[in-house]
Amino acid sequence: MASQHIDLARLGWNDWFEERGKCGPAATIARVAAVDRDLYLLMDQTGAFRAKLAGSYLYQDHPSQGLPCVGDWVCVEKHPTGDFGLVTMLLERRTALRRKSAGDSGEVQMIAANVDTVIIVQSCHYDFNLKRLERYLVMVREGGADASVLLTKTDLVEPEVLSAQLAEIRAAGVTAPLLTLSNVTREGIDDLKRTLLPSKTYCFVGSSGVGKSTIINQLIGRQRLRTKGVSGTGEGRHTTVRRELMLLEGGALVIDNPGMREFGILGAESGIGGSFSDIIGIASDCRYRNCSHTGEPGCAVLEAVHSGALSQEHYDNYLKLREESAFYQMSTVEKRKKDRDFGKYIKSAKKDLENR
Ligand SMILES: Nc1nc2c(ncn2[C@@H]2O[C@H](COP(=O)(O)OP(=O)(O)OP(=O)(O)O)[C@@H](O)[C@H]2O)c(=O)[nH]1
Ligand SMILES: [Mg+2]
Ligand SMILES: [Zn+2]
Repeated sequence: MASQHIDLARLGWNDWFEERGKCGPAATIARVAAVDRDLYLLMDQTGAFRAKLAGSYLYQDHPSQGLPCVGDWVCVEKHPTGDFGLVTMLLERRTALRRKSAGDSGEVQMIAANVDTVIIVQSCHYDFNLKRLERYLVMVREGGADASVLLTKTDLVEPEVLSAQLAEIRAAGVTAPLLTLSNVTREGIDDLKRTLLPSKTYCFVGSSGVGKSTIINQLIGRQRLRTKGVSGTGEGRHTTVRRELMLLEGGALVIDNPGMREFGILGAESGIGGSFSDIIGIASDCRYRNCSHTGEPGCAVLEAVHSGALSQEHYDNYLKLREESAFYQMSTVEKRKKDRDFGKYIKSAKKDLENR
């Protein structure tokens, strides 16, 4: 192993990657800590720095992997000053946490790469749902990572309620490790801490408001991440807007995630996914992946309306429902916020890593 790689081990690099990950002579290896469209925050043995995709990246063949996402290992050509780089290549993923996009297009969206264990978080207070838990477990298994289940807000339910939920999970044949905690009483935090091993990557997923960011702040020991604010029960507010990879003092790497509303919008439990599945199916033919179906060139949905294949009324209803849905509003707010915050965030993340 080259000496560089020994240092990278702190960030999760290991023999599996060493055997497969080769960069050209001008490039070094780094890990993606955060992504904001075409801007990347990377970490390597020197700290954190920004990067963009190299022009050559776009011309290379990445059909199965696509663009780098949080947790990915990439080859990067660093500017001599060391604070900026160009990503030239994406290295092979050991695990890939993905979710399916809407419709039958089979398109998948990356959540995080090279995660060792996905911690599926549900609140035992209002959020507990065995079916949803099972869907998460399937998603994790398909991605090749391990799963563990974490029930939060144990301070808000009677002990009998909690033990009934645990029994229900076990009765369903779920064999993943089961943890419970309260961020208020701190009961269970130390148990969780003990399960987080150095150089391993853990990804927290679950609905908005279950306490993912609060947990990570507890693990870090300060208010690093924005949370809903204390004492609320925090149902569904989408406080976290960015996936990010952080290095804990104990050496474990953790990824915070925005609450996965997508599970709601794409799943059978959502009105949009159900009654408008025809539109979502057609939308998979739109030229742009993030098409709003309101005037973009190459929009398959508008084409279908014009040709009469899709009724105007049905289309109008779809727009109306979408406008009203928290998902749609959130995603625009999210984009605007991201623009504003990413610069600020990079600064603090850099400082954070360099202070280690
Ligand atoms: N009573 C109680 N409240 C908690 C607990 N954990 C978190 N909360 C509260 O729940 C709310 C949501 O917490 P967050 O950490 O922001 O939730 P999140 O899962 O990160 O949510 P998103 O970022 O929107 O996905 C906040 O008001 C927290 O203070 C807990 O164990 N018990
Ligand atoms: Mg959060
Ligand atoms: Zn469209």
